[in-house]
Amino acid sequence: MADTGQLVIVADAGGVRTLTLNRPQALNSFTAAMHGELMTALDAAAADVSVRCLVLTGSGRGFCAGQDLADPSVAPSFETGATPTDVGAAIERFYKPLVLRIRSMPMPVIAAVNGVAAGAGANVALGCDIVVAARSASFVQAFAKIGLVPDAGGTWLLPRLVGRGQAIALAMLGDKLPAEDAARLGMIWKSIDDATFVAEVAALAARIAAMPTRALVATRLAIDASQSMDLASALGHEASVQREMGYGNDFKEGVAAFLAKRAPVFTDR
Ligand code: T3D
Repeated sequence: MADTGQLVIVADAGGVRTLTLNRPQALNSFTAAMHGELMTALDAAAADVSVRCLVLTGSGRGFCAGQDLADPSVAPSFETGATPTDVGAAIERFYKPLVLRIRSMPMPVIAAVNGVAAGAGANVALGCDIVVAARSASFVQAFAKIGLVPDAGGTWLLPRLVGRGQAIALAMLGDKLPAEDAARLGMIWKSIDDATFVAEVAALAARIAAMPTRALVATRLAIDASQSMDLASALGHEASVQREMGYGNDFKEGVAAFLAKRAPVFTDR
């Protein structure tokens, strides 16, 4: 079915911006056009200081089924003698910048996985800062079933989230992992009853939007940086990041609010 209308819906509520992938007829799988709209929306959110928390979710019954396999620009060439499709080019052009963009957003990013997340759709979700999923949602490393390897950061993210043993089995078998099992394995933060999913995501996002954005982003960056450091280097890195945070207004405000027994108002970006 041809796409009509916006492929990424942008909505603001307080300091929370929600980006909703909107190709429900194909479980919000990625086309070049949806990639383009998503990157534009991410860049706009990054440039807008009023956005203090970003939520990525999907419309309809799915979160995102990865690459749209019916997209002629990425489908394999079926004719004998045809030049093979360069699948790596799609990864370099779309998925690598997308995951790096999410990982470098100047505000926390929540993946609100409302339904099935498959292939690159699963790994884009796992690349976000906090991943919550509706109880009925599931995660599928669908790649092996079509003769590919995990992409969109899957080979890096999965073993770090669940350990090598689980990562390899999930990637090789491509079984549907229900949200509750994903939470139990530590792949995501938690699963939430479908009935309260939207309200709980909104409450979580509002809570994060009221927190010290600059420190939360520095937390993500420091944790990511520590993955390639030894303990002594990580301790040194923490000291230098903490020095920067200590010079900020949010530190003063946080301590003042604590001592005055009032709610803090954080403003640093
Ligand atoms: O190629 C490159 O550029 C490289 C990039 C690769 C990145 C990747 O993401 S590779 C992995 C691509 N994704 C997949 O292989 C997942 C394919 N989808 C599925 O395995 C299943 O649809 C799901 C497990 C996600 C969900 O199953 P189910 O039973 O809940 O739904 P369904 O009936 O299979 O799908 C519903 C509709 O969505 C259906 O269309 P229809 O029959 O109602 O008209 C189905 O064809 C469509 N759909 C689902 N996934 C995709 C898709 N259409 C296009 N591309 C998809 N990836």
